Amino acid sequence: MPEQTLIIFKPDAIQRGLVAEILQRFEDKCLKFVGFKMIHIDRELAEKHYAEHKGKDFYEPLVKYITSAPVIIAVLEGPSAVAVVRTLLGKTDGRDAAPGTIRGDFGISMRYNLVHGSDSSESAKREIGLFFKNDELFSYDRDILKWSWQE
Ligand code: IDP
Ligand code: MG
Repeated sequence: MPEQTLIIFKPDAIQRGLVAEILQRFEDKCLKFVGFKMIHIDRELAEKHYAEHKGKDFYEPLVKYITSAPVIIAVLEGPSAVAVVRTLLGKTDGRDAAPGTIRGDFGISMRYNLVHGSDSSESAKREIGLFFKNDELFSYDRDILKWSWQE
């Protein structure tokens, strides 16, 4: 069964003009877009999204960063989509992230790390519910995926 995960092109990805290049990697990996939109996250939504980090020293700068400019959010679907996206992203800190990963190839910062990806199936469900209404998610066929989604 395909799984869904939430990604956020964070403000630095948009400001640096890296969205198309990064997005290509998700398409190349045979992940399917089922939701996609641009929003400006407000403080209330940022606090809900990053609730697990409240109280940590990086929390306030993190909320400031994610609310500082528009972002693009998307729901991706595919086999083990949560883990696959996390692997594509690489480690949180761009300095540690392996070459070949998104954070490893495009960044050198712990905070400004370009893209968010849900860290578990449960987080994905919660985050998708936070950012998307049911009628903003699409169910449609891409016949080509039968050639890439085989077990
Ligand atoms: P993740 O995005 O790899 O899941 P989390 O630990 O969930 O990483 O942290 C959420 C976000 O908070 C990170 O993506 C990064 O932008 C920021 N962040 C995490 N740890 C630090 C830190 O120690 N300093 C600055 N920013 C941090
Ligand atoms: Mg996280």
